[in-house]
Amino acid sequence: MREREGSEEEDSSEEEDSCSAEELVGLAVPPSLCPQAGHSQSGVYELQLGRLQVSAWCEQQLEGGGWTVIQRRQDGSVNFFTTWQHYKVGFGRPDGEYWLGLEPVHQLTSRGDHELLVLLEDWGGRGARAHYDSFSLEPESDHYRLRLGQYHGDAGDSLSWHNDKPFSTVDRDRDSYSGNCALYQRGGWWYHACAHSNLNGVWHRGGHYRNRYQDGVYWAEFRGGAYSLKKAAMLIRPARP
Ligand SMILES: [Ca+2]
Repeated sequence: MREREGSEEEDSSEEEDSCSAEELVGLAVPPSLCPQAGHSQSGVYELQLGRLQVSAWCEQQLEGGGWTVIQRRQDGSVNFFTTWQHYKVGFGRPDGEYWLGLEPVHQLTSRGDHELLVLLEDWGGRGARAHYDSFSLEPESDHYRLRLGQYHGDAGDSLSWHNDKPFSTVDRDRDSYSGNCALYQRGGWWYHACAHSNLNGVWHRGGHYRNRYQDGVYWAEFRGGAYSLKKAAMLIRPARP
């Protein structure tokens, strides 16, 4: 499992085999960012964010590398219908489906400007991208409110509608709808009333699904709200000047 807050003594043995990158050898303190482009492998790295230590997937082969994957869906192996506390600290496995955690993402994005890349794939193998030239989360006291920059891409913009919205989970309803969006859509997200996207919904095999609620892994401007995507990932990296 991934390491949580402030227990540096416990994690070293557990994480040893996932930390094989040469860059880490001999360093007393793990880096606070994924390695910069070019000379490192994609994989699981330990990052030290102040007192917080997390394991994250660093993606080095894409557009120059240096990306931290903060969310990934690909096989339905992890339950994303979970509580505020789990969304805060993170869950799943960084080499599979996972959510890095609202607090680590807040910590990362409060250390300088970041960009966000959303990678999507449908069940026919068609890919699409949504890129936002800035991305950050406010602190927990502001419910990890989403701050998003300009959209570019070919997926369609299904996240700007959620800009400036607080994060909601089934047990922390901060959405602007009379009901509980996270309950109906079965995952935490920056709900409005309710959503143009929810990449944390139920991973329905095959794409189209029939359900009382719109609870799939969806990006409405790409394949519509009633289509559950096969793959989704959210990646961030420091913005280039
Ligand atoms: Ca509500």
